[in-house]
Amino acid sequence: MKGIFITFEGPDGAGKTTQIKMLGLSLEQLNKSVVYTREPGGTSISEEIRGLLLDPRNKEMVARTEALLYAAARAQHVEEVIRPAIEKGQIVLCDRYTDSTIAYQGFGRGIDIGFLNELNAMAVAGVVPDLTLIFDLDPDIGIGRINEKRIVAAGEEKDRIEQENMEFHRKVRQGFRDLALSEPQRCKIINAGRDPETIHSEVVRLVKEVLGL
Ligand code: Z5A
Repeated sequence: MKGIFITFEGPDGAGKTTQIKMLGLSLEQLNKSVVYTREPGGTSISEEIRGLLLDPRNKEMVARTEALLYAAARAQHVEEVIRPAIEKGQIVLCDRYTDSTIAYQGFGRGIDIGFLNELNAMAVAGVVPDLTLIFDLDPDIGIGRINEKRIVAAGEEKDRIEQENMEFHRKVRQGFRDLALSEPQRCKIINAGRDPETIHSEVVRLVKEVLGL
């Protein structure tokens, strides 16, 4: 039996990780086999690439290098983790995927979207999400949440992407909203400014529809 592939997208601090954990618990209570993974990352090679991408010391990284590294990490992740899990019939919950490349490197950095679509297609080799949940949040609130998280984590430094200016984060948010409008069948937009339990109820409803429950 083929599994289900669900991706979680949205601007920084939108609450994706929180919602993945909540959804995973609900699915496990229904005796579903769940795989949790993230991008960039999910395999040892991809986690090494993640280190390069998010290291705040790599200030000289140009936008094309960034786009190619995200794609390289993705290609490895798809073949080592995502495709095998789907083939085993598992439910894959992935924190970020191809839409982040369009929103951050396309809308945020200004790389040609047509080129990024081709790059994504090469990286995923046919592995497309069954459902993409886009958590929509004003970047002022999202970055505020990140700042708070870092303070709680005793002064931990923000990563290279989090350190971008607010204009960049606004373009990224708009990118996700445009994506949701252009692919309404796959992408569902979720108001991430509400309390976690209310958001979780909406997530469960959307996921049950895809699972036919
Ligand atoms: N990136 C890219 O540019 N291109 C690509 O192709 C890909 C990624 C795949 C990955 O960083 C970075 O890579 C990312 C995009 C870029 N940008 N940055 N940085 P990451 O994986 O480390 O970070 P992230 O995915 O952006 O996660 P995040 O910033 O930690 O946010 P989140 O997962 O969406 O949120 P969270 O951790 O669940 O919650 C953040 C805080 O808010 C936390 O303290 C929660 O307790 C709190 N929270 C959560 N939900 C709520 C609600 N509903 N109300 C109030 N507070 C809440």
